[in-house]
Amino acid sequence: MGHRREGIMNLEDFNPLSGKRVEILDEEGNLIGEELRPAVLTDEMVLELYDKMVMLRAADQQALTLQRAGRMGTYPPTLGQEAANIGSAAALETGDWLTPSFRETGAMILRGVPLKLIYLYWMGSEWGSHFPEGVNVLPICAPVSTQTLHGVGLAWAAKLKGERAVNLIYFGDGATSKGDFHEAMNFAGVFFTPNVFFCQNNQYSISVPRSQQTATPTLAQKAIGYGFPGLMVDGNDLLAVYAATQAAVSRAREGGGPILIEAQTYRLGPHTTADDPNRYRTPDEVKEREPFDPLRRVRIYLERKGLITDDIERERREGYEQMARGEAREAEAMISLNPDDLFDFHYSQMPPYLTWQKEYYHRILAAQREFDRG
Ligand SMILES: Cc1ncc(C[n+]2csc(CCOP(=O)(O)OP(=O)(O)O)c2C)c(N)n1
Repeated sequence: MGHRREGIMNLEDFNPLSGKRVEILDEEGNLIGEELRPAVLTDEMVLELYDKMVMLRAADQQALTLQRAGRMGTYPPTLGQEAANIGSAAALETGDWLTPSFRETGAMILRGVPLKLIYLYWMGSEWGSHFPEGVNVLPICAPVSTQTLHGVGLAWAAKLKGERAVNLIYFGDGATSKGDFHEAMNFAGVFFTPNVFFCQNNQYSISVPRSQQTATPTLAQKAIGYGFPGLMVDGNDLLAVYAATQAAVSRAREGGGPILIEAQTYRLGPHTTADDPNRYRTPDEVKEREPFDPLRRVRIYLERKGLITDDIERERREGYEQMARGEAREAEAMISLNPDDLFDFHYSQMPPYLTWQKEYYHRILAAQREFDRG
């Protein structure tokens, strides 16, 4: 085994203008940047994180099945972005905060959000955002980029209170074109907040390709304009994502201020279950990206080390598929069929116009029942 630096990689070595990016494991499972691998990232830990990626794929697949069967409204799959999800969230420590966008199923599970709540949210129930006490994860955020401001606010509050908590904020490449992103980055730079901005650059914002999102060659370099560093990482390389995020988190915790990580990945599936990607990209393009599948390379690496076999993986996968089916059933059992819920939780005292709407809705439902009875 080659030299392994005990400490943490030097992030300043990866100025995005130099074109360099953090890479440790190539797509054929070869270690090409072992000097960047932190000592804590042992093969056992790689196996553990790989297992979580397998779990995430099973959880995603179950969501697709639910949606196809009409049991879930919509769902944004993580397919192809498992390393970016798992490798980054694994770098957080107890007490840290995670601010998700909406394509972070794996990251959220890793930080303690029950899968059934994520399913419940996508089934249309806001109770899916009601996380257990002590889970430091903000709710899924559908309005693009608005969560970046929430994440900076939380980090600033932690700093003012003298806490050592870091806030990891997720967003997509499309989100970097929103004003919220720029306000959040500017505020973080000025107030030197303990934030890690984690961009899952999956090359598309629904149908808009990355090339039309910004005129800059990289997204990472946007940090320079706000006075703090940015860096690029191979977002399909679990080891690189973990190493870069761990270094960024520990830098922020030690008072080093904010940092932007651009994880370069690729969305292999549709934007959501409501999207047909064939309308804006060719199947050939996707085929070209399949060898870069983030699970494939780790699997090859672990197999060479004798740490995984087909049988072990099949058993683990089937276990996760069963777990996901169980979580889906539990989520469905939590759905409220009480129409009053639409009205009752907006205000502590219902304003007259809502009271009127609620009564009106009840009259419609009664009329419908009457009609159904014939
Ligand atoms: C403020 C706002 N505008 C538009 C939308 C519709 N919308 C949902 S996801 C999305 C694209 C987001 O792209 P990106 O930030 O790259 O993240 P990705 O979906 O690729 O993970 C858009 C435009 C929205 N949810 N919120």
